[in-house]
Amino acid sequence: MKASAAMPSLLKTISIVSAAIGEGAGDGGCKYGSSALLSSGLARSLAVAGRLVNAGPVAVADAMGAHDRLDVVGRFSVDLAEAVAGVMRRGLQPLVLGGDHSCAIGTWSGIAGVLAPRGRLGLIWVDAHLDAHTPQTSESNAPHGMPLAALLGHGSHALTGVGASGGKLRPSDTVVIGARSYEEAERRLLEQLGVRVMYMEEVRDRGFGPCFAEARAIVSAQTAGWGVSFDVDALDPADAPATGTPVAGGVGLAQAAAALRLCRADPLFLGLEIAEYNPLKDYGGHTAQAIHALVVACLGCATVDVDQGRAQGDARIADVIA
Ligand SMILES: [Mn+2]
Repeated sequence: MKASAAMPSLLKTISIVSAAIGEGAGDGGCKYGSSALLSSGLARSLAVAGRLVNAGPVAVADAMGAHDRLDVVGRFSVDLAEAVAGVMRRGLQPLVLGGDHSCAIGTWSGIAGVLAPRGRLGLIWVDAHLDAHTPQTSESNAPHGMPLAALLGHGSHALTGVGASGGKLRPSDTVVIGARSYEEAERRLLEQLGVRVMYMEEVRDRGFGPCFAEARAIVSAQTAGWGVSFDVDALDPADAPATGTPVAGGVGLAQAAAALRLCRADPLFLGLEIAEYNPLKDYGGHTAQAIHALVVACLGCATVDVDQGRAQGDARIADVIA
């Protein structure tokens, strides 16, 4: 049965897409993030939270015979975009598990392509970084610092030409939350384009919840649907230390999880991506637990705890993780 576009997302089956890439980062440990999260029982956590889940496609980066890292990421992005597009066409809700954050190019290029006949894609980019480098501005030339620029149509053709060529996101449909470590060239590009960036100072002043609610209003105003790309490094390292590039002074897990619950009831919410989880650094599994809490908050079925109040809801999330 083909699910209709208007079907509430909570009634859809979640398809977990593995984006096994670490080649876009300096430290490749994120390549194993998706398999580690699956091993830690993430599908079960979602099932306990009332959702139907299936094991979706697996895209694996392959550096064999590649010219350079941009070439590896470009080819991987084409594979991932096709995998995620297939999930969307089958009426399933994608949960993409990275992978370094270069996986966002494939994920959102694929989703934008399927959504295009109905309208534009909106995206909330939760991240300690701006990920808005191009090969011209990046000192490290690491592709995981480039995915947002690429999705906005700037940078190497290997990254901007995935699926249709050119930008997959309009600046007016894009919001970044939590940025606190970036280079001037990235800030300038996003400012010139007119992307709304809620830097960490603003998030600290206003709280993550109000920022996320405003971001949702922006990314859903002129689009046919919207999603969230959540870089684990947006969280404070105290809550989520096992990430490629931790930055002090981040978003608290409880605040982030409470805000992501907004996604549940929104029929225009398309899917979630989790990036930059490095299980090789996850001694004790604390970061995996944090990710379970985020994913369940975002995708869990509202009827499981809708009448329970936030404290009990959070206790249930803790139960799910345990
Ligand atoms: Mn990132």
